[in-house]
Amino acid sequence: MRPSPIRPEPTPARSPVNIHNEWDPLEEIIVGSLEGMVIPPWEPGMAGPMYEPHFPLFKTQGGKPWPAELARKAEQELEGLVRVLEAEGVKVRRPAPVDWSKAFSSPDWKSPSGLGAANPRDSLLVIGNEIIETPMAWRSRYFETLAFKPLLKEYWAAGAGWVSAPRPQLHDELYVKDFVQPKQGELGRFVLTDHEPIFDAADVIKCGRDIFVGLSSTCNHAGVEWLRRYLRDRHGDTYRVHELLFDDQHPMHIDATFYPLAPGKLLIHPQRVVKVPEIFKSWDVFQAPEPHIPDEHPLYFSSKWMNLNMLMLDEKRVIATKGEERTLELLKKKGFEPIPIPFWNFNNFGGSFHCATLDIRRQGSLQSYF
Ligand code: DAV
Repeated sequence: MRPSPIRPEPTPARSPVNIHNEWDPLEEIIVGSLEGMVIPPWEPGMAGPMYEPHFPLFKTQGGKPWPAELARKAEQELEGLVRVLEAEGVKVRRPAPVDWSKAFSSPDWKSPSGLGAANPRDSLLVIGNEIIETPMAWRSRYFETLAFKPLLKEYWAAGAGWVSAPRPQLHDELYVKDFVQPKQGELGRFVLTDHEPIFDAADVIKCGRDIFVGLSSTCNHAGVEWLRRYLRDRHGDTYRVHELLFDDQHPMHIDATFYPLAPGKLLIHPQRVVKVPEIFKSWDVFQAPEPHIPDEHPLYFSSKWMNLNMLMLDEKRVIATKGEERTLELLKKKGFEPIPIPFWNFNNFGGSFHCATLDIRRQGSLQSYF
């Protein structure tokens, strides 16, 4: 990819980036791409969040392309999402192509390949008018934001904030050696140590001035503390960062576990959320129903609970998975207007609508909802 020159606005009028929550009316969004996505090579950080049946694939096929037919079906569904977003009046942006099959290294480690840009929610955290490149947990994802650099430069030139959290070293010391995954009810044990601040952007979910971060095998306490102090240094007492703990045996990202969908409406995973924070006491808190996704979907990176992972177009309209009838019914009962789109084939590649996208601009301003 050739670098393109940038011409920053000397005094930008209004940031093209504006995100305070998950539900204000959506104007612009990045949708990921499966182009060139490869099987990520095994590395120590995978022992926490990944599922054992897929370990041999990562250990033996890392750097190779995904089975073509599976990738083609997922790609079709992703293009279907783009069409629906555009038909709903949302401006859709896409990543630049990157050769993810190339090996790279730091002085301390080597990654035989990258992964891909299917899930822009993971590497970039948008808070207010600023985009933060996050210190991700996996070596194979170290250069993932390369796919978004042309967009990041464009948004910055037009007035958005753009910063990178401290680049992590990802030494062996960051990862618990011979990690054994926790059992149900065993909270707070992760593959990451607190060797340095680490979090993926998808470990964070926004609710105006309150920002919720789930500790996980891709987000350590030092990572939450870095975000808390960064926001305090930059914005004073504006934000409250809440650190949460869930009962999840493969903990990675908050957006299939704990999801404030609209003011006063919190969707939670029925088993993972053992305690809802006190501040939600006046909210309607409801559990996601069992997913319908058929077992033949290999779900290489996640659980089957992708039915929670939706995308709000505004406080009512929500993109949800076609075929997830119990979830669609629940959404209607709660006053939402679901727009069902097929996405089970995309789910194989790491997530659903929330993971596959990154909100860039919504109408609205910073509020407190508690
Ligand atoms: O299986 O609940 C979802 C990952 C979404 N980025 C899970 C993790």
